Amino acid sequence: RKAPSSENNPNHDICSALSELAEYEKNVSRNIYKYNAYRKAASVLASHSTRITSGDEARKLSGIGDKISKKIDEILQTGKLQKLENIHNDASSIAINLLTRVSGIGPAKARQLVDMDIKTIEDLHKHTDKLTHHQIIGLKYLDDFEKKIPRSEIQDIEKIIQHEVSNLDSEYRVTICGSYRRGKIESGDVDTLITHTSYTSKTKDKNLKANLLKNIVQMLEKCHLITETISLGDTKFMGACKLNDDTPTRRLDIRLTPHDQYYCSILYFTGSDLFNKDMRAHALEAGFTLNEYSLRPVGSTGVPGEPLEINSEEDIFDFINYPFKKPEERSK
Ligand code: DCP
Ligand code: MG
Ligand code: MN
Repeated sequence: RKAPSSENNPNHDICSALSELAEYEKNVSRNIYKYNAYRKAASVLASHSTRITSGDEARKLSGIGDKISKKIDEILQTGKLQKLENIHNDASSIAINLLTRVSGIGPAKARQLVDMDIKTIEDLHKHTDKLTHHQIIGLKYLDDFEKKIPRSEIQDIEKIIQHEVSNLDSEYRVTICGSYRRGKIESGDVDTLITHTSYTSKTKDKNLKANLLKNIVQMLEKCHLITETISLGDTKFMGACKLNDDTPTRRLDIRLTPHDQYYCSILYFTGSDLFNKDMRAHALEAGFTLNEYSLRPVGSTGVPGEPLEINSEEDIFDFINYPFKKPEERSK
């Protein structure tokens, strides 16, 4: 995962150190609390417009506490971080970080493999019997899946999906979400959200539910956009697509969502994940519970009520009294 820092960020070095520590906490220590703390700190610093000159100065920013500000002091005073130096020299940390680059290999699986002395990509190729279908695909396209997708390529993929889907049935609605919808110039994958006007959370028709997504996947295979399926359920497809001979194979996610849950799903699937976290926390403070399906008031008993009727993303922000943010403003 990329560091939330760019070339013109005056605190670039600190951000990448914190992002690397975040990865270490996620993959090696498996401490999600610390992972989120480091990511939050890195993202706060990435949008700070001036060079931080001391840990004390950093501590004044929200999301940066005592421990992280001490690390910032160490970087500023010595030009490096001993903790990171140690991680860079630790063989099992190196191996775990390497293996988790494969799509489908998470921190726990990576640890298991390393404990079996499977530590390199070469080792993985020799032990595909220990890998799931997802992990085998991840290994096959390791290089391709790490390449960022230019916005223009996603625009072309979007056109094909829109075209094929509308040929199938004009009552489908398609929205490409994720970092693409947030306006990023490049993305890690293609996050596609689909609904159909006759499919709601009350739909009982099992056949309709079972085929709405499968028909789309079949169509996109037929036109050679989809090249691999990692998994396919009634509401979720994970796989890969390839636009043409000159483009790499790309990760493609498709989700089918009931029409009445479309806006909560769009909001969720647009992210970023940190933005979702903040917004959900705000919703709870305002007395609501928000997830990818619905927004529900939480009564004094703590039991969530019926889902509120939502007809736009703005509705969700309005209900919880949160200032509306355009997708482009949700990348923090
Ligand atoms: N999401 C989330 N929490 C997670 C994972 C995902 O809220 N743990 C939501 C927000 C993300 C969206 O799903 O924006 C899509 O997930 P991706 O992993 O594809 O992330 P992005 O599209 O934001 O970034 P990338 O360009 O790396 O794909
Ligand atoms: Mg994405
Ligand atoms: Mn995705």
